[in-house]
Amino acid sequence: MDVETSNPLSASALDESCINTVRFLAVDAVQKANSGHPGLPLGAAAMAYVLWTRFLKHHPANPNWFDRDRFVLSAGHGSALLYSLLHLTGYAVSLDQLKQFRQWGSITPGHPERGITPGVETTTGPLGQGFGNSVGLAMAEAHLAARFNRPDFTLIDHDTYAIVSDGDLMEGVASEAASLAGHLMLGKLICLYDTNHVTLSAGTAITFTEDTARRFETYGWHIQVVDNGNDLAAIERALHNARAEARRPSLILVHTHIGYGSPHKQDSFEAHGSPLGVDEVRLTKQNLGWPTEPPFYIPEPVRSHFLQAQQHGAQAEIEWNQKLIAYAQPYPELASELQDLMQGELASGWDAAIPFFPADSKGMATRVASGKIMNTIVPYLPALIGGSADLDPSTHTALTGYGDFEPANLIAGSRQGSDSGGWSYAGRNLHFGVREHAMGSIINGLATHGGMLPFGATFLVFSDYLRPSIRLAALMKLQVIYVFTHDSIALGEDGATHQPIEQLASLRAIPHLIVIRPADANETAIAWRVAITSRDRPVALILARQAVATLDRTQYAAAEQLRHGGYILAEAASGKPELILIASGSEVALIVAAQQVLLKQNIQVRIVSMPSWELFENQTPAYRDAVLPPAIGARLAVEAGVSQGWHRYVGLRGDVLAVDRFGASAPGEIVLREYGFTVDNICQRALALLKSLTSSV
Ligand SMILES: Cc1ncc(C[n+]2csc(CCOP(=O)(O)OP(=O)(O)O)c2C)c(N)n1
Repeated sequence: MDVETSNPLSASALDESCINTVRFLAVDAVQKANSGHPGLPLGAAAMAYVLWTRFLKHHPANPNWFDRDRFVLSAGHGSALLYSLLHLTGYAVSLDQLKQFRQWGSITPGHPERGITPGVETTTGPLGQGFGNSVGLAMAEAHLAARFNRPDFTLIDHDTYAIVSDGDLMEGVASEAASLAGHLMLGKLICLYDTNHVTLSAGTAITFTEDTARRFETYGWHIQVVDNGNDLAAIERALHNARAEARRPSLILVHTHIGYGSPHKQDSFEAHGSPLGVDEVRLTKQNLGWPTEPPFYIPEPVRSHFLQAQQHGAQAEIEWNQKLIAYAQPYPELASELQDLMQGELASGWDAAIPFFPADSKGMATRVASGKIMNTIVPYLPALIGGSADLDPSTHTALTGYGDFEPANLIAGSRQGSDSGGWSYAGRNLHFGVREHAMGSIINGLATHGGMLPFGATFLVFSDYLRPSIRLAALMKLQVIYVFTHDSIALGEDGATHQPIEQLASLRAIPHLIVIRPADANETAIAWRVAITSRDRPVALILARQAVATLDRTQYAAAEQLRHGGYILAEAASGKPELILIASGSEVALIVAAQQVLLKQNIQVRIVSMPSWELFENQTPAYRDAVLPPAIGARLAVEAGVSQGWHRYVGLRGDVLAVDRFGASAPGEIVLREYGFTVDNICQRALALLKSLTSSV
């Protein structure tokens, strides 16, 4: 017998019971933890219920099934709502885990975290990020569908749903991402906007009185309004309409009440972020006709109703797997490419075509070398996709001939800015426009989708604009690659506003992010190898605008050693160094020259290239001591950024030639000279250091 027909409750009573179960699992979890946000789950439970039981294509036993719909709770503070849904629909989130909400060692952290809880697609909590991620998820689907679907065969076909809140849509990143999503006509992106007119500290009347519907309409979104957030039929109709809308992303404004049902806290910011309190929980349950005891109550019919997701999900996945087999008949090559993408394995020999750059004193900017490298590896990396925030000609990140991600037929006539290969969702060049923050959030979404190896590019100074997304990429252990060019005061005439100073240090401060600032073209090639093979962490490549000499690797150590983060580029002539010069990126060329000059004065200098602190810290203490022997106290680090952190490597008695003030507008060589980045000055500082150490002995 069908579970549904054996259900003793009428459909509407069952619906209500299911929604109340979701509401009060969340409320009880928050109350037990004595911490959390009950207001959103109480108000948004109905829309979540309709979405999760009538639309969402997912398989709780296999949360990673490739063609599942993606769901993002962008308002991550409502995590108890998501955990309740995951538990009820049969994910590996036990009732006990709900009872352990926000506790040490539980899989139900305060805000949803990818990798900790099965079924959580992306880490949310910093408002607006989840919304940006959902745009990336929808772009991933559109891209894969364009690449793999054929007129007679639809294989990739899933929707991206998000629940977003007032706070999400106030954040700037949401505006950037929404503007791009509308332009890109991402018809399979559907956002339910929990419009409750209340935020953490107040009603929206004091901060947020714009006409959000019209705002999104002008972005090119399809807009619907549901007047009553508990009207299941209206929510269902709106979701059907949204699914039928192929060419515009959908925003469904659902009018709800924060803390719905709470006699004293509904519609008040007091329901937002504190437990209701034992008495108010009881009153709210009574008010909504729910048993006050036991807590975490799940009626049997409710349990079986939600658990149908398991059966439906299993069936959907089986059907899709059969489709995949059938697809391989007419399209064997595409099927095998898709398998590769889904498995995320790198093809052997993917890096074989990366050139070795011959020694050249005139050299090449590392950004230019990077562009060449990217274009040699892209044929072997079907997942590589990305772009810049309107800086392709400067960042050298175009994948030439790999098409531009745009809706086909969008603009009649000529279009500037093509990386060639055609305008369609199959394009691998993403054009983010001047939207760095959305870029960061979107590439996180691409990475969480699976089957994508995304990169994003801009000037290093503007890494600040996407820093919140970089932090989340690191927290989520996503493989995302940042190409940050114009990496120092040496960029010159654009001046202080464009010259990064503290950005290197601030990126190095982010746990789990690898920052690499290669010295020349061959180090850049190894840096790309590290980035592509670092499967569980983001990597930031920090590249110079200006040409840097390509070192003669027959005289100097192999660039391969970049993998160690820091390495002896050249030993002192005598083999007995009295001084160590350390540098990263374009400043390595300066210490190379300084070593020669100092040798003429009989100073024995070891030079160390230090492109990545994080990689260096991964080495054994013995290796690190071999590169920077504790016995040699005379150490000078040279880097065109703030000195912060360098004393870790030069010691308290060492010296750092750095930039601890803002830059200046002038030709790059002049700025460098005025800031002391000359071979002469390095030699003087080195001699002074040696002198001060000898005199202090
Ligand atoms: C970027 C960011 N800033 C601030 C916060 C702190 N915060 C958490 S929820 C919230 C208010 C959210 O209001 P709304 O989005 O309307 O959610 P609701 O009150 O409906 O639950 C704030 C300011 C945050 N999580 N992220």
